[in-house]
Amino acid sequence: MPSEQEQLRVADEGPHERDPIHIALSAGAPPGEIDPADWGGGIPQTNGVAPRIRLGSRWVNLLWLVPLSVALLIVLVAVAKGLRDQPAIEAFVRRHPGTLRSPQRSAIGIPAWARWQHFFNLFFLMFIVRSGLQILADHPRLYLDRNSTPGRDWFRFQRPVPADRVWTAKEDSVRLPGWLGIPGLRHSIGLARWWHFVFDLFWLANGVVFYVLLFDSGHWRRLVPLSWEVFPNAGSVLLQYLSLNWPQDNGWVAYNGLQLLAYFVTVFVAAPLALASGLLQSPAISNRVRFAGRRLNHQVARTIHFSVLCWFLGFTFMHTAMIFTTGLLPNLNHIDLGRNGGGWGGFAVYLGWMAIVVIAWWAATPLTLRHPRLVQRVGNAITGPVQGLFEHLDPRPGEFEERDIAPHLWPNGKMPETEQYEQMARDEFASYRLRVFGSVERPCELSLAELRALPRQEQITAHHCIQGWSGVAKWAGVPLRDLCARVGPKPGVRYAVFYSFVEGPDGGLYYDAHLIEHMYHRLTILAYELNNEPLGLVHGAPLRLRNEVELGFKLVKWVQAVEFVESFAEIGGGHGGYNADHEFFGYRAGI
Ligand SMILES: Nc1nc2c(c(=O)[nH]1)N[C@H]1C(S)=C(S)[C@@H](COP(=O)(O)O)O[C@H]1N2
Ligand SMILES: [Mo]
Repeated sequence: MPSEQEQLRVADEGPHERDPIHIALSAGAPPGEIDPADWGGGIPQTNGVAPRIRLGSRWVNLLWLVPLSVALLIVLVAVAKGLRDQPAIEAFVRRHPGTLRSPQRSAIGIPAWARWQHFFNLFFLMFIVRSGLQILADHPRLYLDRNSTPGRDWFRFQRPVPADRVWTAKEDSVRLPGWLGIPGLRHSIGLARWWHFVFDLFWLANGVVFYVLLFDSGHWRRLVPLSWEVFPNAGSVLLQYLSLNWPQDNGWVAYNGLQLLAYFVTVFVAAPLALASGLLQSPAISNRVRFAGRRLNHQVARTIHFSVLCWFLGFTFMHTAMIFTTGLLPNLNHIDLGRNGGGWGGFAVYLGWMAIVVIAWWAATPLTLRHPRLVQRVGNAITGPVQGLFEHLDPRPGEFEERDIAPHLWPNGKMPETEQYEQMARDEFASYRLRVFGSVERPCELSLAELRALPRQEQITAHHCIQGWSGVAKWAGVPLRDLCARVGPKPGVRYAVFYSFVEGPDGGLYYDAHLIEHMYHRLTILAYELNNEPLGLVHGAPLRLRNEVELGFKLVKWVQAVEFVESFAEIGGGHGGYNADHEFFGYRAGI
């Protein structure tokens, strides 16, 4: 059903006729605020469960970690206290008091650039972490197996996958409180990603400047352990902390061994890993880099990405706790004023900075819900070109073998549960026609038999859903390049738009626009077979797109037509696809 707006728009256009398929689209989310009750086709705002991990066949609730770590800490303190009564241990502590030889004079103190960057880092990370959790909540499970097989997850904050019905990945998503996730709503990954990627870019830029200035200024000597002595010193510091008999530190001059290791890992291990494990979740990159597609597959990358998150959270917690407990005022004077000494000045600056953080924290979710289109536009302007870079990678290495095929592919989308579809399916789609039209020399309509008579291509490739799951399957179908040869796209054509005959969750046909270049990739096909069987209802019968550079949401199922166009501005809501119109996704989402 075309929406009211859509009908008005059609009426406005006056005499020139619109294609019926365009009329069957919808204009997308109405301008203005998001109504949580209508969001995502009115999916109820389901909560997850307490996070748990799988040990063998048992799932253990991670809330047990709270009492366990308190108990462990008590035991460790008792042990450390006992150890420090040993003369040999005290001799060790005297030999390795904690802080190594002071670095060169040039590396003493905290320069202004480091102070600013430290603040920006915190500010950007806040958005990255919150939107990252929102993205995680869109598929609240982690695996080490590329095939994201239900039951083989090692971590989840969702119930087990129901086995007695089709359970879509969208149904599996859970909400988060709006103060935690951005913007909290169930399946709001499209919006969360804008926050995540925009602040990723800012954070990366901040990081690059930091690396340059760090090495240029000589201050890297404060963060890079230059002798093996760092390990006994770190052990000694740990022991001193645990025995509640703390070392004398002077962070103004040099960090102690434990600090040095923690900072080094954060700056030179965790941060680069965050970037690499983020990038490896891109279908194009995963396909391009063969070892990545195999060993460091999407799910391993996602698990590493999550582990880095845990490191950053743990680090931030410990770091803050240490700042507060090892001399709050001098510590804050170091990092906020670049001054060594007492006084409340640093504390005042700290309060000011925290006020900015708190206000931004508080504003992010309401701003997103009130101005989702703005978030999408700004996000697209800032990150679209960067994400677009991945569109030019060659997906060709990304093929797998029979033994890699997933036992289960998560389904997604609203199923075609109409009488008309069932009738068509019963007749083995004898009445089905694929319509190819638009800016082409020879528009045509092809029956399934005619499509099967065209060159047939088989490929075993990995599907990467934006929500975070992946799975390998064997597809067979018509290469798009052969279809293009048959219809002849005119010069100037920039996109091929794929239309489903099935509606999306908010009504209006599901569709998506693809770069014309991708139609000539060797692995872009309209598939009519999945794992040696005719494609079934759930996965898109009779025809679904495979474009191995792109994320799953762009791979339209139940395809009824392909249109070649110069621009998609007049199609649907004009954003390049159903999810871009309705759920504020980016039409170019390389990752
Ligand atoms: N017509 C239509 N096609 C669609 C969707 C949809 O909702 N409607 N969902 C997309 C999404 S988000 C994904 S991940 C894949 C899922 O493909 P599968 O169900 O075959 O695994 O289909 C894509 N194609
Ligand atoms: Mo998806």
